[in-house]
Amino acid sequence: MIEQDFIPKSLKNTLDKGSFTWSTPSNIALVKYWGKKEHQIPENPSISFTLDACRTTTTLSFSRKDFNEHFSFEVFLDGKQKDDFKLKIETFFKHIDIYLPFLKNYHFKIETSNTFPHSSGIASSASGMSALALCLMSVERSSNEAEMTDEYFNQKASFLARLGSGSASRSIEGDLIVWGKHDKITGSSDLYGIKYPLEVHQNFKNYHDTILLVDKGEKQVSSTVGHKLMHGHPFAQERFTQAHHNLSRLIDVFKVGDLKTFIEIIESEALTLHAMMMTSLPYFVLMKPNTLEIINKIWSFRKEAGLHVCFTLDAGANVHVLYPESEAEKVFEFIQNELVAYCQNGHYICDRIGFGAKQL
Ligand code: 2P0
Repeated sequence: MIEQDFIPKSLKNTLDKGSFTWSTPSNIALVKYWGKKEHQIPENPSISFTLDACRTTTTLSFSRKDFNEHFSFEVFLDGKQKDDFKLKIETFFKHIDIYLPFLKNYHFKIETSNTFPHSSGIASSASGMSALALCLMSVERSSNEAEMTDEYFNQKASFLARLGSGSASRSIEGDLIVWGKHDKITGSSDLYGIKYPLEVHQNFKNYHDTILLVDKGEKQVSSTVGHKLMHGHPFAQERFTQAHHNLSRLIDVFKVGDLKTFIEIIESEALTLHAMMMTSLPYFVLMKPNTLEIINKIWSFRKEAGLHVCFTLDAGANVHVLYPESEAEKVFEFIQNELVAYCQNGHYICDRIGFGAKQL
């Protein structure tokens, strides 16, 4: 598929009004996306676990209006008008207008809510943008139903979501999603996420992710700025090559169920992501003292208990603690006894690998 394939040839029977609701999950990258080219093309492929509990639910209501040059929409978060989201959505609409030529024919009401607490430091852009993209795809499909396959629907939803926020392209399906072209993964694309098509060992089914909320404050540096700082970064090319290599290594890890190598790759990816931030110009640090306390506790516990618990980090101070289903009881006891003390107000979220978006 190329960009032009997502421009509809004709839209028949467009509805006068209606509404669609989608619930979509967040995701956590195992190999990280950090650095992009124009039009949200990633500098390297990434792979993520789709989450289950951390979700956004969005209802998009639409009613026909006279066509003019402006987008017409209002946005509500948890029932309250949210004008500070408007700029991001206006920009999103501008980027996707060519692929959804009906946008200027409607007034939209976007009502959204998250299962995770507002400003918990969990990025809502992945689940938020994917939910909106899916609602818009439902509008397109309603006028074109007979001709649209589920495969095309999901691919285009991911393609549109990507134009809103890169990581959102990985929040349409589950349970393991690859976004970005990789030599050894057939069908992988810079334009949209795909379900990981190769063999995955039972060890990686039902994987757990307990998210420790270390710092719920606003980040000092946004991801969008962080991505830009990879332009001219002294280690950028090495990093992009490393991401390809780590994804190649994961193919074998997933196939044989090698938890030890999985841990090595995943923790190295997390620390490399933050190393890129610390070696940007200007440099910045998103980890907090408690992030490091938790990492050190995980390392000691893993050594003592011989269990396969590891961590990954997003672009923030929170820690995602990853562990297999077979060790869940013992690891969760450790988390409660030793790690929750480092969370802000003792807050954490029990999540696990999930299977993607649902229409409600
Ligand atoms: C990821 N992150 O792979 C990486 C790792 C955060 C750390 O993608 O500018 O919100 O909207 O494309 O997707 C966060 O960046 O950035 C991100 P934009 P996005 O999940």
